[in-house]
Amino acid sequence: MNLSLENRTYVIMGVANKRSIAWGIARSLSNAGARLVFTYAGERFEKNVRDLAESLERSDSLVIPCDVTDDEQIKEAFGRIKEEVGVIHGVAHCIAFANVEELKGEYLNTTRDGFLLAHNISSYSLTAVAKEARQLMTEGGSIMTMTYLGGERVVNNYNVMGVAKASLDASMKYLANDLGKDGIRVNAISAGPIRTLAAKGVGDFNSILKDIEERAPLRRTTTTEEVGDTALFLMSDLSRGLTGEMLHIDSGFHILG
Ligand code: KAL
Repeated sequence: MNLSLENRTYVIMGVANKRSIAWGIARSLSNAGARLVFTYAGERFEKNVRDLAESLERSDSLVIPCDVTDDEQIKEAFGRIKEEVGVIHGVAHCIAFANVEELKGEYLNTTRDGFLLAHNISSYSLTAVAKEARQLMTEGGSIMTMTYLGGERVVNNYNVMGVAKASLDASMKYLANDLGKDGIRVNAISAGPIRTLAAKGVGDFNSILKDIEERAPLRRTTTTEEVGDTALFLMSDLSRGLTGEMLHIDSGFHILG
């Protein structure tokens, strides 16, 4: 039993640029010998993702569009993956979205549309993707998603995204229960704050990072490499007994009161 992912294929959803957590995951899996399939949402990110995929040592990555708000696109994307690679061994779901104006001030002001949008993209998409991925995971495997502490307790400004993460966390567990009989494990990584595109424009992000450097048990902020290497563990057989679990890769910040 080892960490090698030779002869395995993984779908990575949610690379926006080189700072993306999804890209940290891609590098760790690729270094372990995996073949990768990247999905992106919207033409805006296509070139970034293609350029990044080409920078990997293996030249057989697949890059395909997949807007997770559209069931047809999810079906089409996994249909193409089936045609081109056949069996897959895992999916890294690294997708979230909420309207920027609802990520500050009082949660109370969340609109119905904003609530549904955040839950649609950030939570329901995992279920929709798992349903299609299951059909290609005939040898079993591992599905993982990204969550954040703001789904477990109140974190200022996280607001509707926190409520969506709570829903995502519960979905992860129900999916783990459904898919266990097919040898498919479902887990989540709860990462500490990282300066990604999603974090851009967040007013006091510097002070959030500074607080972690000062107070987290490891006294440093989380890196995409740390998340990537945990994803490698989750995708490998070393984690074969682990499902329905949330792993906090956050320098231990979550244990503080
Ligand atoms: C308490 C924290 C501070 C930040 C508050 C909310 C962060 C929410 C994350 C969410 C994914 C951000 C967005 O959806 C931003 C979106 O409205 C505008 N940005 C975009 O459209 C860019 C271009 C694309 C790439 O972004 C998306 N999402 O598609 C939370 C911090 C401390 C930790 C973080 C950043 C957690 C997290 O969930 O990312």
